[in-house]
Amino acid sequence: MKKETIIVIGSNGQIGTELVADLRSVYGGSNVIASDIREPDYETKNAGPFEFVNVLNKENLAGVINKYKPTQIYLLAALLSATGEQNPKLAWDLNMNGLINVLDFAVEQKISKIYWPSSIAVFGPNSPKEQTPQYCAMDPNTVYGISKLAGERWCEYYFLKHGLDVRSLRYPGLISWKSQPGGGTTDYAVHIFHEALKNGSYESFLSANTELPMMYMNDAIKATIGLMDAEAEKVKIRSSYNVSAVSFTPTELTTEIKKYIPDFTISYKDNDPRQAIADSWPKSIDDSRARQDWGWKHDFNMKKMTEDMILNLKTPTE
Ligand code: AKB
Repeated sequence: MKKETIIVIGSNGQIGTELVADLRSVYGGSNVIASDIREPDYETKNAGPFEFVNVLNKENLAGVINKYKPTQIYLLAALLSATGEQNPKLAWDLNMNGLINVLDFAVEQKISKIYWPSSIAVFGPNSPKEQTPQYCAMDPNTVYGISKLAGERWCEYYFLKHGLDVRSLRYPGLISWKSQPGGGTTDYAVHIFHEALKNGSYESFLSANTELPMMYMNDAIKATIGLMDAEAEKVKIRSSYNVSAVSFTPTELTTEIKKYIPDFTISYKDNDPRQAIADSWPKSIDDSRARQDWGWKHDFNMKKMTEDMILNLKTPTE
């Protein structure tokens, strides 16, 4: 078993729930410390240590870092695009000052690797929509996107000025069955599965032809651990890497779900504020740098993802 001590901050969220379990299987339960502002689920709590951490509380953060002396920190605590718009000041504070607190402790305590997620939300209305490149015009118009773009610059700055080994991915919308997303614009692509199985119908808050980049959680975890395991020389981009897997619209996803639930119906809500956010984001992402630099490769297309989601969300009695 590899020897590392890892703290995952924001471990109760959509990514954290699965990442902690996977890291524990690689590094051992007791070497991966889950941490969040809320109590975790029973399974996470029993499989290894848990600490209450508020990333904005420096004293609390210092106490946990001094207790475990981690070699790696994954900072996942954030407010996403939709909830960020409801509370812009809190989103900025959490997403920005949380990151800076962790980067400062990492330099001070000589923590060897830091992971911090960015998002396709760093792109904006003037970024190319199709195959959005790694480097292009970036004019995010959500507080979440602004904080992620600024965070990317801080990550590269700490790498260049302090030699901190900080790594990051620009996640697309993430689809998972073990945990629910919270407060994002891409959340419809998870809710649709739950509603299709429970009620046979779903009202989408995004319009029928809104195409967005998406990724199955298995691929997101593979990308995250793949980037963190890559040799430092291969990680040439220290702001954040574009990563991509699939792109689809609510209509296309509905067609795929109907193969398993033929009577499933979808309707569309008018005037949801998340539509404007989705319209400002790319439809597809060019992730050739991640593929070239450290060998990123996705496994799940829409068909495989839908099959796996339906299979896992179905109750055993069905
Ligand atoms: C959101 O919709 O806010 C997130 C993201 C794409 O970063 N899922």
